Amino acid sequence: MKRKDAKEIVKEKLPERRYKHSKRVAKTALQMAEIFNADEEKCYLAGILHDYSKYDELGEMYQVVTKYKLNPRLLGFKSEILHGPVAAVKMREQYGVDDEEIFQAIKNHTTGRAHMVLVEKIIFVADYIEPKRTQPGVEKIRKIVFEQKNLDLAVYEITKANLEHLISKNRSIYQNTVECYNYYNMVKE
Ligand code: DGI
Ligand code: FE
Ligand code: FE
Ligand code: FE
Repeated sequence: MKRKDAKEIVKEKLPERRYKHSKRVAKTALQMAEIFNADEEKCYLAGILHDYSKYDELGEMYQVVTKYKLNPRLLGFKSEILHGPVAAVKMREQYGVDDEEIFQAIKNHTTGRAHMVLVEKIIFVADYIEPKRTQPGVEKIRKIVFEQKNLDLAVYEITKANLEHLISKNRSIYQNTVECYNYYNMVKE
């Protein structure tokens, strides 16, 4: 898929503000590709496409999980956890995006997981630090990325902040989030 086609399908599908967020994530991912020597095309495409299924109907999302034999634990969660896996499958099945790194980056952008590939880590982080994000601590993570240039530490700090936030709000934790935390706690320097 070309950048132009990716932008068009997302612009058509998502509300304007979500389309703009997607463009900011793609642009942030491009800057990160240069720092961390990643494939720029893959980073841009995964960034633009990552939230494609954000507002899909929940029943349809569960059908995708079942039809494509995704992790049945997903059935215990809603769109916030499902939209990445569902978008990844739709890009592969309906739009012929056949790149495994892009697939994993879209699929796991919300929770992360252990042993992420490079493009996957970049999208996970870019989604959290794109310029319009204002959550507490985001500036510290921008410094870890753009000054310290330590991608694994950024993944760790984001996952830690996500977990603290989710627990403070009495929310359930998806297994991949926990595995991501444990893995990057171990490998970070
Ligand atoms: O789609 P975005 O808004 O750009 O951001 P996202 O896909 O990273 O996050 C979507 C939501 O998912 C966000 O409010 C945090 C939440 N989330 C992340 N990990 C977990 C989670 N929610 C639950 N219940 N459990 C998790 O493990
Ligand atoms: Fe998302
Ligand atoms: Fe995220
Ligand atoms: Fe996003």
